Amino acid sequence: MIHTCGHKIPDSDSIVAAIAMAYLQNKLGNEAKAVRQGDINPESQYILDKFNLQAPELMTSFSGKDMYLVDFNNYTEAPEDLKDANIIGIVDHHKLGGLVTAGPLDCWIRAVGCTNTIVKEMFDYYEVEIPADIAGAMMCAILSDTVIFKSPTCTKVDTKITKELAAIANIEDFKAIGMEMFKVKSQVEGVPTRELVLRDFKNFEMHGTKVGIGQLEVVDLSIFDDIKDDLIADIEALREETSCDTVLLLLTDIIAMGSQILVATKSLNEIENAWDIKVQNDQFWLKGCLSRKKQVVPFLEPQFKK
Ligand SMILES: [Mn+2]
Repeated sequence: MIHTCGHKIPDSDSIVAAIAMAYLQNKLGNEAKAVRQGDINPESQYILDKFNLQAPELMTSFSGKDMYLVDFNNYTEAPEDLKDANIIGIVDHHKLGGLVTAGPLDCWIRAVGCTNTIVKEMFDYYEVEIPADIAGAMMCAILSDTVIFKSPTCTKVDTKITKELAAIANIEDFKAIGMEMFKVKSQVEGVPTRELVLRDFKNFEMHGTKVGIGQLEVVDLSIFDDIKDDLIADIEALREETSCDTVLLLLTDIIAMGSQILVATKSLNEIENAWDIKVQNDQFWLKGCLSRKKQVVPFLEPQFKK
């Protein structure tokens, strides 16, 4: 049995790619099951409900199991016992993260905006038809990862494939569904602070320095006005609890196209040098910043090079 599995703190790309990959593997005659390493976030729940799909099963231990990794390829986002699992394939769109495998594997890694874009190419390669419900969910995952095509990570392949998936799913106005999704994402009222901080959170090792970066993508930053101080206090608490050097929280405004970045750090100079900015009241505005992967990590990482 192949377990198709996305990264820790799964986002919509990880959830939907696991579902789509399990479907494809089963069609190819390889028994497969979609699993997830963590809770379903509100956006992913919206997608699952919209297309009547079952959430992947929660599973966190994979010793001796066959795995197909989707949307990640590093140990920091992997199950603790990944080294004891048998990785038979990877489909991903992130930088290589130092994974070692025991045997040869199927590797589908491309510099596109979303794993589901590559999964669609796999369906085409193997000439397997995508059911309308799965196509709709894959379309949503691409709209989410590419911030409705606005992110610098978005490529022509992503937009082309989104349109193909929308046609399969019989959806005309896919951008309207994208906006609907980001409105769901923007609901922060009544949500515990720590839950917001960790909703889309990734850990990095930058030349031996531990850095955590969370991101909340919303349609209007004013929703954070009343809770910003709590968020700043909480990322500082999280930094201490996890012995991180730095924890950042990106409050990304997808309409104004930029991020208010909240900072908890022992390396203020490195943060300020990374973007040539001044941190004031534990925060700064980074104009044009929508992507943690392309506009944050590559600027910060070199600062920690010894
Ligand atoms: Mn992704």
